[in-house]
Amino acid sequence: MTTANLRVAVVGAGQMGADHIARFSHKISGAEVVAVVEPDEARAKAAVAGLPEASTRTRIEDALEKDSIDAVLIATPGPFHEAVLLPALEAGVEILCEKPLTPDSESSLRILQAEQQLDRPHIQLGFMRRFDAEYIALRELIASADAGALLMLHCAHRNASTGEGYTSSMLITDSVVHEMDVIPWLVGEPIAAVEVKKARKNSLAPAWLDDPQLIIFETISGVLADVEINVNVQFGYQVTTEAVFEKGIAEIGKTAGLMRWQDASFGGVEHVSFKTRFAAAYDSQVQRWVNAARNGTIDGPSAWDGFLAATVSEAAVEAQTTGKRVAVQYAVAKPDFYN
Ligand code: ISE
Repeated sequence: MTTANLRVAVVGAGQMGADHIARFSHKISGAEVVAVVEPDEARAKAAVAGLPEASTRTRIEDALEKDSIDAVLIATPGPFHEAVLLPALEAGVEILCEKPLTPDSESSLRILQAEQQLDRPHIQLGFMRRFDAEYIALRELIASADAGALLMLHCAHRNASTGEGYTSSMLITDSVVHEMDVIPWLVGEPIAAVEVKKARKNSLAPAWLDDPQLIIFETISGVLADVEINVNVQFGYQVTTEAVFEKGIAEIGKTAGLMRWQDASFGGVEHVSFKTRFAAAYDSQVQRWVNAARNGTIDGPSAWDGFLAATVSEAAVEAQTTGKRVAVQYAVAKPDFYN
């Protein structure tokens, strides 16, 4: 391992980019942010306010050319990932890319092809749920078969509200893409088919949004996983999973913490954002990426996992549009490069 800090350029200083920049300053060791790539000048300035040594750039090409960087953390929205990933791969730097890898399987395949020109995988994908302690415990329980075989998963993915740019297909491509990664990771096998049902519309959701919806996944051995995606629940941010086994049930994601009984009522507090709900998972993900990158490797989901999720995502959007069950066809088998 190199003893020098990993010099990171953060691309995109929106919600998640800013959160990661603060994480590097306060929680992560072995890395420093040396550049922020962000076309919005005010945002860029705000992002580097506490980082006197960091430069601001408007294009990734400028950071790759003018700053001495070892790594990029990509936190722009998914449709802009490819334009950053390709030059970063060409420069051979280490990459942590927020989900999704790209919005569709064709563009994800282009990324896989570009990455395979290198000596080894350089992209780690930001499916942070794999670093959440409860998800890890559930995966271990499933693998142990202690409660018998897993039969079903009931998942809920609830956001308080959505903004103007958030569309019905984004329920799938931006939100349920997390379950498209974490379900196969929990179950230990790929998703084979998907169906989508629209529920009665929440009148508090924006007019253009069909919210909530129910997504039903089937894995290759027949485990069913239903996901309630419900992104205008008003009350907070909740991600839960109930696992149904042959001889037991397990549940993760219910908010723990202080419960109060007072004034003839009782209750606790709820998260309002993924930034707090998954804070520890993000910390662990970024620290492990930094440690791995300094050793010339990755330690988490790869671009291959991103390609699988992009393929499922495409099938789910088709199921959402047609109302039919759609079988998932993966265009290529896993290259040895990713084993
Ligand atoms: C957001 O982009 C995320 O990645 C969150 O984890 C997810 O819960 C939310 O629905 C997405 O919009």
